[in-house]
Amino acid sequence: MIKGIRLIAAMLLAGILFIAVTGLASAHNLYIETDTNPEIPTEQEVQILFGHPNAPESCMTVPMEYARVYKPDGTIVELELKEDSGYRTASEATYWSAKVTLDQEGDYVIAASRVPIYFSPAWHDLAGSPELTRDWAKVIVHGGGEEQWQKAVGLPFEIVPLVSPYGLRVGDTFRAQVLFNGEPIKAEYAAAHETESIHDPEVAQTGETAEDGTFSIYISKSGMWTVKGEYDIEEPGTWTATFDLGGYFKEGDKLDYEVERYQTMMTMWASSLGASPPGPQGPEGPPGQQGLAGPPGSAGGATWAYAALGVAIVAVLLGAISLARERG
Ligand SMILES: [Cu+2]
Repeated sequence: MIKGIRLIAAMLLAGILFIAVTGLASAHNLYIETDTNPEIPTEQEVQILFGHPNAPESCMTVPMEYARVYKPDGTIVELELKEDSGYRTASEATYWSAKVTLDQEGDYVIAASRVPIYFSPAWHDLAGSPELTRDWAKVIVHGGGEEQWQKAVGLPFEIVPLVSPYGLRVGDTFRAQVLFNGEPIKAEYAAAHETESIHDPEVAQTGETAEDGTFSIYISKSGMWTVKGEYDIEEPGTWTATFDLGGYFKEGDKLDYEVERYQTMMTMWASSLGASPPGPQGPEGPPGQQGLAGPPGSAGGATWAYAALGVAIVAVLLGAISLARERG
């Protein structure tokens, strides 16, 4: 009996530590944060993150394919990435940062892509086929002048807005279309406010797009929103690892997968009614409007983390008690 409890406690603890350490890397998303309504000309910081804003401790740097800015006049500038740490409340979180020069009037698209990565659900004792995951991210920055937010920049998998992504206010409906190699495609979509988990069907807005790739998101809160498109192709293949990933694979390993998973994410900010969009480092909207945004700190990820911590503590206590009893 006591041995049983101790075993269960140990397994629980191991499971929690495992998830905390590995962060279920495949379920993470690549996304970009920056000020989307700057005064031009300026040089500003761009953060390229892999993880989730509602669980900042989940963010980690992963090998990148590129990060670039598409300027209003059509020129493309590659960004120089630097590893940084400390994101939101998490000092341990790492991410890529870059400086971007905004010296023209008009709309900029900052986009990034990470190196494809193999993922096996079996690593986490989950059901499902091994997959090769590819991610793109983009953010549209409005530098005054002519609006060009509706223009696709040609990412292999891209979300293209159908309404302005930088003038959003609480109560608006954001509409967009997903393009796969430039063509509209029926895909899955999901969207979540920065305080909410995009994986949690209770709070995230999820579904299938229409045949032409269009979908709508209701903007219920002010602040940052991530909007994701996801598309699976059932096509087995073999991936030769281009880097080491912890204990999972080493550079040069040949890994067979069943599915190619494409993910693309766009970040945008909504302001409270009557306020100008704050941007990531900008001021909050007027306090009188915050009621619309729901209670602060109702973060699904944080709640989950506290629950996990609670279970971990109980597991440790149970383990200690059973060990003490056995010895006594
Ligand atoms: Cu994740």
